[in-house]
Formats: sequence, structure tokens, C-alpha cells
Amino acid sequence: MSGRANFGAALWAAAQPHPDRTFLIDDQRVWTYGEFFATVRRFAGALQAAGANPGDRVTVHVEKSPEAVALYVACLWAGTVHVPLNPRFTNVELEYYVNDADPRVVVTAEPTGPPPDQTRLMAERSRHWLTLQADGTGSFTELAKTARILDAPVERDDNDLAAILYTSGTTGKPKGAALSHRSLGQNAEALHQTWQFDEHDQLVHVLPIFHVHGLFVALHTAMLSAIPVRFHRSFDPERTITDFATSTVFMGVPTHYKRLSDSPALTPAACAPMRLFTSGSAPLSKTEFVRFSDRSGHQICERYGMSETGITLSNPYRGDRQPGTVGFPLAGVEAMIVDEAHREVERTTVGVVAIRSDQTMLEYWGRPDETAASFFGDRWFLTGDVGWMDAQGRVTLQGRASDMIISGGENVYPKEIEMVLDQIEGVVESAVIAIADQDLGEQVVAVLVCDGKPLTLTDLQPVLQENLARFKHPRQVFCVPELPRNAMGKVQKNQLRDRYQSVR
Ligand code: MCA
Repeated sequence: MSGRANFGAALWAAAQPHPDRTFLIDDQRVWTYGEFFATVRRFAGALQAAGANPGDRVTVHVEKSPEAVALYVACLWAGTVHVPLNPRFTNVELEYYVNDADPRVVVTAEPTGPPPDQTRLMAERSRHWLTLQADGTGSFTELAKTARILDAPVERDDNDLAAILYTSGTTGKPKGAALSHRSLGQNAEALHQTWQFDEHDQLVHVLPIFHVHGLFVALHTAMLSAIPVRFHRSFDPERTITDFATSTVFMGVPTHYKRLSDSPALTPAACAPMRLFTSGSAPLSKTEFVRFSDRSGHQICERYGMSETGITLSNPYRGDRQPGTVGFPLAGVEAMIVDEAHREVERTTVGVVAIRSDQTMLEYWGRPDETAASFFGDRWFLTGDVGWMDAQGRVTLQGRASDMIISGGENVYPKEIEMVLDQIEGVVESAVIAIADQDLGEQVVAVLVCDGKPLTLTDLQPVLQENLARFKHPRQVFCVPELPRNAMGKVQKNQLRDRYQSVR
């Protein structure tokens, strides 16, 4: 184990020989690697000035911007723990995450400081609350102007925490996957090698930067080759296709690929220099795989991962990419399919996918029981995804053990929404399900039992808006006299899915 294991140092080692190389190409300005790391050093100094010591959490709730990327690398540099959150989260959601991660510093886009309920939250724990706007201004950047610059990355050990990424669960309470510097470094190296990145690449980046996909997978692989990143703050298919003419790699979720294929601008000629399109975060249908291939001349490379494990399986870079499969374990990853007793099943038999790797999280932050329940044997992690492995070791996923919904690549947990719906006056009980959606893959639908007149989506809006980010809101609501249950009293969501699948 090395005291130099700070992953920020590995990113810097790749950039250091190329200070004048272009890194982030944003609407507002172009950043070289030299400029970017100068900002990282200043931001790391600001974190220290705000009282964040190594190991302290820094919760970040800001819009996508180059400064937000610098803040992430600054967290690594200062040895603090980066806790990125979706900027669409409401104040109620934010308060939950602040309470759970117990950060020393919170950086938000809030222009005038914390709203009243958070003033108390901050004062109680003597936290620093700083702001960072999408244009790079805010009290955090002001502090960075006067703080002492942190020239060298703080020494860290392999198992020291680098980031906590929140994911949810069947209990409805999001939990933090605690990832070490080694987790990040090993996954970045494995992907860099598998997908054969080199200094001639250019990446088109349209993903949000609060998930493993956009923050780690895309940015780490690019930074390890010190290549330019065309940094889009939101997704516009036409602009993305324009950038394909001067780029080589794109990473997206199936909704991105569907929208790209819908655009008449997508042609093989428009993608001429592109060498790699990867997809993940949600299942890519065979139809979309074939459609994109027909339109662009490229086969999408589907891969599989989780916040808890990083990316663990990928279709091959060279060789057969099969639609509907997620490929083979990356270097340093073992995969096996297990039965309910955690015994490995025969090849081609369906079971739960289990993963063992140093990439895997150390724990669910502050949740020893849930951590223990997710591992078995010698650090095997149960993904909860159901699938099978062929004789060559290629994995095909068939579904999920939980009733989690994936809408546009965002995970949505029915329980979390049901808990909010059940508080609404007139709702006796609720069941949240997914139905198929052409654009988003799955769509959130609420089925309610009401004790008065049937409630509509409009009736639910005020409570939904206050408590849940918009992407979690049900798109349709149905009221029923009672929910279907089995003999044990468990709600039969399959029956509801079958019933409402065709009601659109
Ligand atoms: C936006 N909206 C959504 C979603 N996104 N509704 C449901 N599901 C969504 N995912 C709603 C907004 O609330 C808004 O609603 C309207 O759509 C337009 O919002 P806008 O921001 O313009 O949306 P968009 O640009 O069309 O976004 C769709 C998107 C985005 C590009 C697919 O959701 C996205 O970037 N998804 C990627 C998520 C991702 O990176 N996942 C990785 C996690 P209204 O108009 O009604 O207000 S998983 C991961 O990291 C693992 C490890 C892995 O393996 O990768």
C-alpha cells in the first residue's frame, strides 16, 4: 500500500507533461490541462481554508460546469471525500444527504446562501456552506482567490475514501457507496486499457457529472490520456453529432442513442473519425443497437456497472459486440452467477450476478448491516441484477431482483416515491411501477388507492414538487379500489405492470 495512492496524483501525472494540451472545450471557454490543474490547486486550498481536512466529506450540489469538474479533482487533491448530488434534488432531498454524509463543507448553486431550514443544519454542525454557480462564480471561487494554494496532492492510502456516490434501495432511503482512491484508479485503468484510449482521442461529453458514468468513466479515461473533452452542459443531439466530425469517443445512456438515431443528421459520414460508442446505465434494446448501427455505421459497445462496483463488464473492443449482452469481466474483475444460497450455478443457468474486485466500494456509508447483507464469502458483492453467463464467460442480463426503475439512465426507487405519495391527504396507499417508454426506456407510473374522490397528477404536484426531483415524478396516475396482493399480503406489481402497460 502506498502513501502516494491519491488518485488525483495519477490524473496529474498524465497531464503534467502536456500543460498546453486542450482539456475542456466548453461554450464559454477552453481550458488547457495546465489551467485546469492550476484551478484544482487553488480549489484544494479553498477546501482547506473552509476547514475540510483529509477524510472530511464535501457535498457538492451544483450545475455541470468546468469549475465543478475542478472541484471534484480538488477534493481528491485535498484528500477530502467528494459527495456529488444531482442539482435537480429538492431542498428536502438535499437535507437528507447532508444529514447522512455529515460533510464539513457543502457547495451548492444556491445564490444567496442556505435557505432557512439549512441555516440551522449548517450552524448545528459548524459546516461551511459555499456557493458555485454554473458560470464559475460564487463564494467558493472567491475563497479560492485568497486561500493558500495547495501545490501537491495530500498523501492518501489505497483504502482511503475518495468519493461517496448515493444510490438507493428497497427501503427507500438512499445510501452512499463509499469508494476508495484504489477503486477509482483501478476502474479508470481497466477501462482505459479495454477501450484502448490514446493521445489521439477526443471525447464528446454530454453526461451529468454526479454519477459514476459521467464523472468517473468518461472523465477519468479521457484524463489518463490527457485528451480534449468537448464538454456539453446539456444534451442536444444535433450539436453532439456536429462534434462527432472532430472526435473519436462518445459515451451515453440508451436514451441518448435513441435521440441520436432519431436525428436526420446522423450518418456514417458525420461519424467518420469516431472509433468508439459505449452505452450503459440502462439496458440497450436490440432494436436501438441495430438502428444506431444502420444510421451511423458503428456498433455500440454496451458495458455494465453500478455505483457500488464501478464498471465491471464490457463487450469487447475488438471482436463481436452482441446486442443484449454486457460482455466480459474487465481486468481485475471476477464475475459469477449465483443462486439464492450464493452458490455458483452452471453456465447458461440464470441467477444473480456477483462481482469481486478491488474496484468495489468499501461499504455503504454508515450502514454496516446493509453492507454486510450485500457481500458474501470473500468480498463477493451481490449486484441484485439477474442474468446468465455463457461458456465463454459472456454475461447477458435478464432483469433486476428489485423493482428499481431506470428512467433515462436515472435510477428511481419506487419505495422512495411511495413514501411521499402515502403522506398526501386522500391517499390510502400507493404502488409505484414502471411501464415501457420509447424515449426513457421506462416511465414512472403511480397506482393509488384513495379514500375520497380519485386524485389526479395535478392534485399530487405540490407535494411531489416539494419532496422529489422532477425526474422521479410519476408521469401518469391511476386510482384503483384496492391493490392486488398475494396470499402473504405483498402487492403484486407484475399484475399492475401488465394492466397498465397498454394504457397510454
Ligand atoms: C430529465 N427528465 C427526466 C429525466 N431526465 N424524466 C425522467 N427521467 C429522466 N432521466 C425530465 C425533466 O424533469 C424535465 O421535465 C424534462 O425531462 C426535460 O429536462 P432536461 O433536463 O432537458 O432533460 P433531458 O436533457 O431531455 O434529459 C434526459 C437525459 C438525462 C439526457 C436522458 O436524463 C440524462 O442525462 N440521463 C443520464 C443519466 C446518467 O448519467 N445515468 C448514469 C447513472 P419537465 O419538462 O416535465 O419539467 S448509472 C451509473 O453511473 C452506473 C454506474 C453506470 O453503469 O453507468
